[in-house]
Amino acid sequence: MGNDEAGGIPRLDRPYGPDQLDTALLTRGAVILSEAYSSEQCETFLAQVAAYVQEHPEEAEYAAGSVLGYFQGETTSTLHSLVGTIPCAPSMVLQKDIVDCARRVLNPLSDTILLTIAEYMARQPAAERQQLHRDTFSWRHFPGGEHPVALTVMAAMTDFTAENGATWVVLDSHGGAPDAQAPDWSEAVQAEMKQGDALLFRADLFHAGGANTTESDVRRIFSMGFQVAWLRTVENHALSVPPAKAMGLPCELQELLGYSHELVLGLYKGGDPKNSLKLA
Ligand SMILES: O=C(O)CCC(=O)C(=O)O
Repeated sequence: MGNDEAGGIPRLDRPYGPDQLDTALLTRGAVILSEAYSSEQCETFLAQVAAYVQEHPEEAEYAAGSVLGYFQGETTSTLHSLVGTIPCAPSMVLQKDIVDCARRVLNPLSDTILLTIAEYMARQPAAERQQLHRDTFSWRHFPGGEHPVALTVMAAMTDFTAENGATWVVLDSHGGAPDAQAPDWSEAVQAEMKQGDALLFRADLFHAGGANTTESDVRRIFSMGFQVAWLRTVENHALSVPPAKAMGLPCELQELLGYSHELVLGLYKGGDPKNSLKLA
C-alpha cells in the first residue's frame, strides 16, 4: 500500500498492484490512484470539453436545467454523456487499471459490467458542501450487501484541495442500505489530490463534494461509474451513443455502453445487441 497521505485514504502509486487495489477498495471502501491520468490527458480533456461547450452553448444550458444539473445547483457546471461527443472520452473511460478493477470487484454479482455515467463537473467558488450520500441511492429499493453493485470514480482534472472542496468520504461506511442514515461529519476525511489522480470508491460508501471556499479556484472533475449489468444505468447510452455512433468505438466501450447482455438482459431482437451495430 502507498503512503496514507490523503486523510487516511489508501493511496497507491504506479504500477498499482491489483490485489492491493481491490483489498483497499473492498475493505476501506475507497482508494486513490496517483497519476491515473497524465497531465496531458487532463489538459486535453479540459480543452475538448471547453471547445464543445463553446460550439454547443445549448448543451450547457440543457445540462444546467437537467435533473442532474438541477441537483448540482447553480455553482456547478456539468456536461453529461461525454462518450460520443468528447473525442478523448473513450480513452478516459477505458483507463485500464480502473476498468479492470471494476470488473474484478463487481464480478461476484455480475458477469458483465456497464458504464453507469461519464460526466464532467466544474465546482465553482461558493459551491456548497453536499450532504453525505451513497450513489447506490439510484437503486434505493435494492438492499446493500457484502459485495458492491457499483463503483464510482472521481478523477481530478485540476488539483482537489481542502479549500476548493475536495471530495469527502467516510471510510468503512459501505455495505448498508442505500437510504441508511448518514454517519457524522466528524468521521469524514477529504481526498486531496493532484491533477490526474483518481479517487475510486464503492458506490455504497458515504461521500460528498466539499464546499469551494476559494475566490477563483474552480475544481474540475471527470466522474464516472461502473455497475453490475442487471441494474439500469444513470445515462441512457443507447440514446446518446446510438448504433451509428457506437460502431466506431472500441469493442470494450461498446460493451460498457450496453451493446452487451447479461444472460437474457439487454438483448436486441432476442440476440446479441452487437448485431445492431452491423445493421447501422
Ligand atoms: O464533488 C465531488 O467531489 C463529489 C460529487 C458527488 O458526490 C455528487 O455529485 O454526487
